[in-house]
Amino acid sequence: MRQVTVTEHVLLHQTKSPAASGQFTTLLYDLILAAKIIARGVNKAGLLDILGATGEINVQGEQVQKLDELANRTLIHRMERTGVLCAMASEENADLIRIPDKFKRGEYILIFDPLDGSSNIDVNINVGTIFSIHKRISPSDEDVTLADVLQRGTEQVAAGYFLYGSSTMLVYSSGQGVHGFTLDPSVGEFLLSHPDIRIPERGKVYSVNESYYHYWDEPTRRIVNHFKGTDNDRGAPYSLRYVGSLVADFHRNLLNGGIFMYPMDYRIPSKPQGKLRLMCEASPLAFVAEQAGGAAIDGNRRILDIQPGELHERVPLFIGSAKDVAVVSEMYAQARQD
Ligand code: AHM
Ligand code: MG
Repeated sequence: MRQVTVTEHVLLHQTKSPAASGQFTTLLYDLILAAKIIARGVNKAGLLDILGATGEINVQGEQVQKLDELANRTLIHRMERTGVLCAMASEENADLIRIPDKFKRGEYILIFDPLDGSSNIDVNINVGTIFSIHKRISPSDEDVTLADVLQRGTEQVAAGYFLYGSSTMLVYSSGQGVHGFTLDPSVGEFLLSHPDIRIPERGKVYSVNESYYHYWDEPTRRIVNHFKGTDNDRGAPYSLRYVGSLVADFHRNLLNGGIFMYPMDYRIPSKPQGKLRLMCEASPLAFVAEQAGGAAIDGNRRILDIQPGELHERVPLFIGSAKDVAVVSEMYAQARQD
């Protein structure tokens, strides 16, 4: 079978895509390189303690870094040099990351969660990098501002994730469907393995951290009870699957169907909130979900329509198969009327 590399695929689809530009191809190329370096680190994670005898310095004389720190530094280091970005934002950095004066700047903005689910690394469970790409809105001869970054999800030029699992995958969309590529380590290339991914209309899986049940409001409890009960459209309980790595949970549901939920909870009674970040987690995955025929809401609003107020804004998230997400929307709407 003829194998299509990710670069080839981007070039083939360039004419159709709003992301079409040489700059976009460069951006993706460098992002992929960063992800390959992170994947190498993730694969060696179990060895780092062994290799770094003191826990500080490894046999190459390098500082042993925590992997999420390594992922963040790798992305910033690689991507500030591409010449196509004017700013970045990372889950790990409080503020906007500006491109230093010594590097060329471009039109694009990259927002990322460098290593999502990083608490899972020590137990050898899948983690991932989530990314979102926007174009700046202010004139290119002016300083980039926070307003350039605080754009609605609908304005994303492209979004996706790398999943560091039993194999490393890239799943992304530039508004022309969702495509999955698997890294062939023998040649170091991402090859098209999942063209035009479509999420099933309805799934058989619900994914939620149910231990927060007592911190949820009544409508949320009813929604979760709906999926685990028998009085739903399946007429049977959905299976519960929760890895605790958003990328891994999302990826499984994207391919097989189902719904991932991280509702608002009252763990801090004075400040009920969701956990996941709108800009570097919810929005990029919402873009992918919708492009695959699925849906993503915060319970009430479409995730992609939410205007971010700040960089690290958190949001409740219900994402996955369209019909399953619609049930959530209807049940919350009903609860607001009662
Ligand atoms: P992180 O970005 O600090 O890794 O947190 C996000 C992760 C998600 O990957 C996952 O879905 C969620 O946190 C799990 O949270 P919880 O342990 O509360 O269920
Ligand atoms: Mg995360």
